[in-house]
Amino acid sequence: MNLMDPLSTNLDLTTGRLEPVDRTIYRRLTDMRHMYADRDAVEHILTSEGDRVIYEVQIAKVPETNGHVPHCTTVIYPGVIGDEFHMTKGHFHARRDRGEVYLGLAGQGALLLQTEEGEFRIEEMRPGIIAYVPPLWAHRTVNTGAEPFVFLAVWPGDAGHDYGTIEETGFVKLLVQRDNSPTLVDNPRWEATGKTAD
Ligand code: M6P
Ligand code: ZN
Repeated sequence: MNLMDPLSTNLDLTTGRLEPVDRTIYRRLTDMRHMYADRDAVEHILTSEGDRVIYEVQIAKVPETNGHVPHCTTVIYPGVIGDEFHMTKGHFHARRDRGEVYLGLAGQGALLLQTEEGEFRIEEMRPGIIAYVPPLWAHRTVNTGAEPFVFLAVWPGDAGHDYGTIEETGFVKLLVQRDNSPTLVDNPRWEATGKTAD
């Protein structure tokens, strides 16, 4: 491993801005158009309003390699696609035995987790909550509020991101807006896989 100088990064606790930053990833609706359940709503938004930014990720200047401890902030902008809240793509770690730590900084949201066998959990996230993603759990975050939902993430450098299975079937449940409150409903695409969580 190459010797690296110690690094301090300035974090704006309200906006999630990092300085210095290695890179910023913008995820737009077209980057995840097949991940939202309501395909008609996706196409309607793209036609009427354009390609909105759903979330952005600012990554600190730390290598994503074995032994390092990369960290980043994510800002999920408020909104819905149909009745499904704005969310991240979600991923397993390529190395399944790697965990991750999230710290809520601003706004309110939820962390959806599930195993390859289809066991599903949801954890509330808000400022001051540390949410732990244990090894083997895929993870997706959702903005359930009216303000940007901001959180810090810290993970092992050799974890890697595996989007494959989540991109195909999504999570077991969808988090949707019903009567002004976040509600979990079954994901029809997951049902279609015939997997069960027993
Ligand atoms: C968190 C971390 C990052 C991840 C980001 C966006 O900040 O888990 O590693 O990239 O969320 O999530 P995704 O990669 O699933 O779009
Ligand atoms: Zn992760």
